[in-house]
Amino acid sequence: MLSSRPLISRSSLRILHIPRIAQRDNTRASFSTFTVRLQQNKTMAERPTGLKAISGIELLTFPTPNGVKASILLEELKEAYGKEYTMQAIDIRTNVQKEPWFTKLGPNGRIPVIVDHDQGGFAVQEGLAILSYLTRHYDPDHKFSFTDPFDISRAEQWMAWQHGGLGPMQGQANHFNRFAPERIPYGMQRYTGETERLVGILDNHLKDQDYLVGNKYSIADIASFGWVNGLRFAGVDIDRFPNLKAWAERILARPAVAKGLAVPFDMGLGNDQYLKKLEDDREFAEKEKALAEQIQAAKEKYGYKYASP
Ligand SMILES: N[C@@H](CCC(=O)N[C@@H](CS)C(=O)NCC(=O)O)C(=O)O
Repeated sequence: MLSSRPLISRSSLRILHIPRIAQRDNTRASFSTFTVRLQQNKTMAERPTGLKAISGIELLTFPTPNGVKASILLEELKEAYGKEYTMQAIDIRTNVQKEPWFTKLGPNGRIPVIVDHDQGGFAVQEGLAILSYLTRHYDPDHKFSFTDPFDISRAEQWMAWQHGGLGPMQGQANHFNRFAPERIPYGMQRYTGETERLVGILDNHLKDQDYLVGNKYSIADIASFGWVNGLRFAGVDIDRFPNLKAWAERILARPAVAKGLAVPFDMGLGNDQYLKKLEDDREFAEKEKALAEQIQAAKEKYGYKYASP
């Protein structure tokens, strides 16, 4: 039963690099405050055992920074073109994504995956490939994509950058700051610092433009947004990156983005939600302060200096 499991601990957010191992008490306490929302979620009640749609796009997902890439774009396509989709919640804490029916569709055994029932059940894994596939087939007016080959390349570059850089590094920052069985100062400062370096690059790129490519909201922005929205949770102060913060607020203001973040439910780890939690929950605020001090001490121990690029 879902209610017997702690939120976010163990495999719940593997992209946040949460191992299925016992955690230190203080890390568990930090996360327990987030548990209620997940535990109340009803969409997790049934364990999927296969595909359920027979037409249109079927999305297999969980509300992580990678998962929301697909759900945000699908919500945008729904709003822009009336394109409906079917969704199945894949509870990654219970390894549904490792089951044979799932790995047949997404061999990497990770979410998100989409299946296009209107194209003979063609399956797509990996965020970049999903964003590209969906816009190539279902964004005829290029509202979220490009026609100019150089802009197409620019968008690909930012999406590849997110896949190879921001996602993995921020995921490791989460892991070393929060979920590793022991606090390893070198890892903490290494991955938090690398995340800062990467978001510094976004911040710099956004100093003269509202969006990453062609000054137009697109799949290039969607690819990184989920991660940027979770920066505070990863131990990075987004206030230090004003252009990036303004970009994230701009994107968050879009109704389809708010909807996409809540597919299949709202994890409650966004930057604003994190700040609200600090205000509302004194115990949480104390734990977070202690964590921030540990990260700072780790940086000092290894002489970390912010530099970007
Ligand atoms: N590069 C992939 C990463 C996908 C990924 O790591 N997904 C995580 C959740 S955000 C996952 O499914 N974790 C479960 C697991 O590792 O088994 C993408 O961008 O789609």
